[in-house]
Amino acid sequence: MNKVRELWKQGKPVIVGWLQIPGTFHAEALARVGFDAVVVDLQHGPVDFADAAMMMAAIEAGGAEPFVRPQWNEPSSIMKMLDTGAYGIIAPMVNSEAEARLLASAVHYPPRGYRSWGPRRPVQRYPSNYPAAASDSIVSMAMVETREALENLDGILKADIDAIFIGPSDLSLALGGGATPISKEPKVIEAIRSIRERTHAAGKKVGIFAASTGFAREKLAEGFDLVTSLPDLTMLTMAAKAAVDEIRRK
Ligand code: 3PY
Ligand code: MG
Repeated sequence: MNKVRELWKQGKPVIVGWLQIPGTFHAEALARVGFDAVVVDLQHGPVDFADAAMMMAAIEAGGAEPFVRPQWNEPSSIMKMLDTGAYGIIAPMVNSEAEARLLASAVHYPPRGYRSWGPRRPVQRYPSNYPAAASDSIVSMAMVETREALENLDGILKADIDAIFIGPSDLSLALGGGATPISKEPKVIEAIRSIRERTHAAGKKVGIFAASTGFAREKLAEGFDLVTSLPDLTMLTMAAKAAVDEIRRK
């Protein structure tokens, strides 16, 4: 149905790639290196909807599940992405039970939600049974990354969504730890631990954005169900800098 769901059913963690540069070549290439899913990020960076549509096809061709982070937790754009072949939605800034229900309503057809019918690409993958397969083929993740979301987590967890995804930079910013994805601020570290524990206690999965491979490994060891690798531009510049430095080395 969805590789990410299958891995979770087997109790295995999920590693996802993260794309902020528009284009299909690198999207397909990253999908082929072993990521379980690759996220196209429309919130931060220059990717627009037409880019994302092509990138999702390239990711699927490369063998990973295409996920998207839409620009906002907004039903019409979420439904359009699902119709275009997104099999995971990571909705930013979900701050309340009502906002989490908005996400849930956008990903499920009636009676579970109010998604409108028009699945142009998914019916090609599920030709005979898409109405029944839709909910199980999609992974819905609400981003918890504000003080308000932290306070309202119990309500957010009541919504018909699969998982929570922590945005550590915004969370750190909100809790006074500065705009860093790997905060040393005890309040932030404690919030991340508490979100993981409360989400698992509610029977849902929890993922986190990881800005280093070390942070990703640490979070998997703590029990997170999904971690990211570095965004494409970060990986490219790190590899390029290492190459330039190595060539210049005296
Ligand atoms: C955050 O860390 O706030 C994120 O949204 C990760 O992309
Ligand atoms: Mg964020």
